[in-house]
Amino acid sequence: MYQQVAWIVSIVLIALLAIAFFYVVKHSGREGNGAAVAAATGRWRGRLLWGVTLLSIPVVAYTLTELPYARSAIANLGTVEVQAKGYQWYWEISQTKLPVGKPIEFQVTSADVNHGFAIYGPDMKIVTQTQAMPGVVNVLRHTFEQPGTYKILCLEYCGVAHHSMMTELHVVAQ
Ligand SMILES: [Cu+2]
Repeated sequence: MYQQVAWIVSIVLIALLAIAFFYVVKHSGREGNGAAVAAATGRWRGRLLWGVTLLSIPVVAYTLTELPYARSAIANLGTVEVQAKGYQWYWEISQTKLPVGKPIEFQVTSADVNHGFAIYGPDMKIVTQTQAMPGVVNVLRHTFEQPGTYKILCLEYCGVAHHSMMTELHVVAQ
């Protein structure tokens, strides 16, 4: 929807620019009183400058209210936020029952060493992955298209019980 608005605004502005361009081309060969023409265009330029300046104030104010854009887009889409933290040697996941077809934002970090946060589908094929790092929150966005039991495995060797870092996500239809 926003893309369509941006598209229409662009087309209108391009059309105005084209009209101005053709106007200048059409009137360029004319002779006239140089001083009078300069005074007239000066007046118009001044008005145009003030018009654009005044118009830009509400436009800028309105568009700034959506900042930061990524965050407001997430809120509009009803994104589900999930905190995931890796430990030697288990995962702490804030929510393991997730809706199908809704954008999920995993905020992935680690309590100790580097881990790999990998999501595998019911067929045990990898779906998506990121690093789980101490002191850093990596954002991983994914929309599950199929319900089922997904697995989270560690993809980074992190110590003797690395292989036991496995937990399940249950993706369900709403
Ligand atoms: Cu590991």
